[in-house]
Amino acid sequence: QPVERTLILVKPDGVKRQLTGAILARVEAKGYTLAELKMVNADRALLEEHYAEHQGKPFFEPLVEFMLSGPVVAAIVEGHRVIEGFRSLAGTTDPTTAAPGTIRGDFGRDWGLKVQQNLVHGSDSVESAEREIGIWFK
Ligand code: DAT
Ligand code: MG
Repeated sequence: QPVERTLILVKPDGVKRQLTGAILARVEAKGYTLAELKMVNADRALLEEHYAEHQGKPFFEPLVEFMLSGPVVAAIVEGHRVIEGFRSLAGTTDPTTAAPGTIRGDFGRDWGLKVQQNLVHGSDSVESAEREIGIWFK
């Protein structure tokens, strides 16, 4: 079976809170491989492409603004079933209720109705992983 790849982002809240190392340590501890890693100041065009599936939703603009608020760390991570595996490691979208033991569950919280401040992004399918890797690692 070919090794799967996913696109992981440490979002601006994770970088600002100095959790990049702790987050990447969990990815590596799970046994996944960091294949590429960089810090990026994303521009609006890149973020609108990344979050294209959410255009038109009420949280789209605040989400893009939040992602513009500081640098993000982008990684290509490899491993067997890493797409599912990282989503499981990250926890559910809302950090308030994400399970303890997950990245969002352990480090995240609701800082005043800001679900977007949930520390990490991980691709949700093979197709979105390849699409997102193409956006962040041109
Ligand atoms: P995920 O990041 O868990 O894949 P998603 O793809 O549905 O979640 O949404 C992308 C991001 O948008 C998510 O990380 C946080 C934000 N978001 C999603 N649903 C939201 C909502 N109902 N209110 C505010 N922000 C939301
Ligand atoms: Mg998503």
